[in-house]
Amino acid sequence: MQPRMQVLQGDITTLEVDVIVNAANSSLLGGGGVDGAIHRAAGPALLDACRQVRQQQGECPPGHAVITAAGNLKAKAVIHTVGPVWRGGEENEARLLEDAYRNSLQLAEANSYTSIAFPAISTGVYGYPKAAAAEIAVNTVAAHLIRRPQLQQVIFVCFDDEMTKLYQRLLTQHIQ
Ligand code: AR6
Repeated sequence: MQPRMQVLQGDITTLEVDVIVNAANSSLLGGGGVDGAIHRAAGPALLDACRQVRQQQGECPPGHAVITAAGNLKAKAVIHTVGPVWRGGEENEARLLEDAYRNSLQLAEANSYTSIAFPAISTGVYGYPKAAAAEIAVNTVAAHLIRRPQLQQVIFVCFDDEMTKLYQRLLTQHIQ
């Protein structure tokens, strides 16, 4: 049986999973990094969908998540979550990063999806230390999956070698 948590190095926009998670900002209106890549690959329909969510719900605060259709992506939906900006570690960053992962997983389950791919939220422009962020990602997802059979596959998508190795090491410590 495949482990439910997996690591993959590459571009998250190419994955054929039910849900791709976007490391967005509170405006939900696009940006650089993985956010820019997802919007480019999905096409203008994604921005339209984000604008609609914004009109209905306002901005998306750090730790929260919203779901939209996925435009031209192979995924069925995009969950946009906002990670914390790293400000030294005393500003509730760890808690907000956990919330971003947990709320994304809950939203995927609430929409009956079974596979989801995460980028390493907050580890780019937002400056969260990579090792600490990877540990939070894996521990939060692992804790969430216990006794929840619906999500069959959670893929951590890494862009660079360093991040990939960090996740690989962490996943070997988890019996799935
Ligand atoms: N596939 C997978 N991972 C990627 C990709 C990709 N195509 N592109 C970048 N990464 P970042 P943040 C990795 O900066 O730190 C945006 O402007 C990257 O190497 O995208 O949460 C938003 O609009 C890094 O490890 O997100 C916000 O303003 C990780 O994705 C702000 O950046 C996250 O880097 C959010 O900052």
